[in-house]
Amino acid sequence: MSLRIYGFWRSIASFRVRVALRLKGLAFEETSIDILSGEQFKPGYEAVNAERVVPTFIHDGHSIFQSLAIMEYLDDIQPEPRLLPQDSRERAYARSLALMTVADAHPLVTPRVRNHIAATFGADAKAIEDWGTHWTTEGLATYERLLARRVPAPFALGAEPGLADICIAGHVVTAQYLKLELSAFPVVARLADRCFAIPAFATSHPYEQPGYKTSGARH
Ligand SMILES: N[C@@H](CCC(=O)N[C@@H](CS)C(=O)NCC(=O)O)C(=O)O
Repeated sequence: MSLRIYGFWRSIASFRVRVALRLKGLAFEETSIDILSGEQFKPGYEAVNAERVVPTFIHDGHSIFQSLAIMEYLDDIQPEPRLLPQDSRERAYARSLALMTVADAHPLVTPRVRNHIAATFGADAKAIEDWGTHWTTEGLATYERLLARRVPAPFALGAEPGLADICIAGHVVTAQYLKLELSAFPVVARLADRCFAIPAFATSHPYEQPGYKTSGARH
């Protein structure tokens, strides 16, 4: 089986897919697409991913995009350990937690959005940082309210980490980029600590990727 992702060290969506692959023990290779310098817009990559974003996942030559779709596909081809529960209500809850960042918070802080508000509305670096801080904090607060209703035991849905934990951990990485204080979100912070104690999460962290070390830590 040949598995490859087109990703980028700083990409939270690429982080999600890396963690999912490693939790399942699937070996993969990663091709870096530098989304900060605009490599995603080059024709070669556009042919791989029409949306011009990372990640793209290639399984034996077959291409899949969108991190949530990729992670669910991984559950189909390698069911154990499961990322999504089998129970319908639990599965819906896991997807709901995941989508809070995948669909709602994370898209607002991607390079294309940051670049657009700068180019079209004149936002300077401080305004863009405030924008990112606002939406990332909103996401943290929502996760805190939800997780506090059902204290993680020890992960969001039970004994093992799954799709929801991967997505929440990625949201916490965005908070790290912005140097946000997590003390107001203790349940989220503890969940993230548990996740990053697991090698699949720790080795997938953006700051552990080869590209980070050669990047001069551009954010
Ligand atoms: N919903 C997509 C998000 C994809 C996405 O926006 N990826 C970012 C990196 S995390 C990207 O490639 N951005 C390029 C850009 O904004 O120009 C997923 O979860 O895969």
